[in-house]
Amino acid sequence: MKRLFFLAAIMFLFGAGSGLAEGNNLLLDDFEISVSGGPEGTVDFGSGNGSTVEVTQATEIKNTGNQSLKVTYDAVSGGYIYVARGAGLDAKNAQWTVKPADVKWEDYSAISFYVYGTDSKAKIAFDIKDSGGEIWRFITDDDFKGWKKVVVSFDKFLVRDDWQPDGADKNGQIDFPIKVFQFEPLPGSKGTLYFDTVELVRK
Ligand SMILES: [Ca+2]
Ligand SMILES: [Ca+2]
Repeated sequence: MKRLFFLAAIMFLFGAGSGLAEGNNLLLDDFEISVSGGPEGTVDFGSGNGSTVEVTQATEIKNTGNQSLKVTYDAVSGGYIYVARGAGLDAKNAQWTVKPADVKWEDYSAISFYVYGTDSKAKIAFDIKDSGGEIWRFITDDDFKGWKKVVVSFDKFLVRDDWQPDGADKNGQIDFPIKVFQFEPLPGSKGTLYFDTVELVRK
């Protein structure tokens, strides 16, 4: 009995220690979902002006968990695509693993995600929407093959000057909590991309 208690105490200490360890990132989204679109959807996605997009879950190619988000698209000149997850979207069931308001944003300096590239030379926008409804953008290139971790410091996002939603505060600062992230393969490319493991990076 005494020995069991000792073991339990050691396990408790070990557990508490690893929980307090510095450098822990916070998982926002692992895409372990049954993908659907529309008002009841788990992903807010769509396209317009001639571009097309299909979004499904993939099990054959994934980074963490059992699935990734598979995006098959054709992005034409003048068209647009959006593939978004987060709070307050038209798709009611697109929430992250954590609620934006529950995150201690001051503890984090960056957001990261994994993308599976095919060296297609596509440009991929990664946008965030702040609590004032303002959209911020970072652009990365599909110039590699396989999984790659993309880390974006909050100060590397640029405010979108081509479009902002109605009601955006347009104050030129990122207001926390961030509520949404979205992927957009930019015009002039087509193919398939996979995304997985969106995290906040601890300071
Ligand atoms: Ca996953
Ligand atoms: Ca703002």
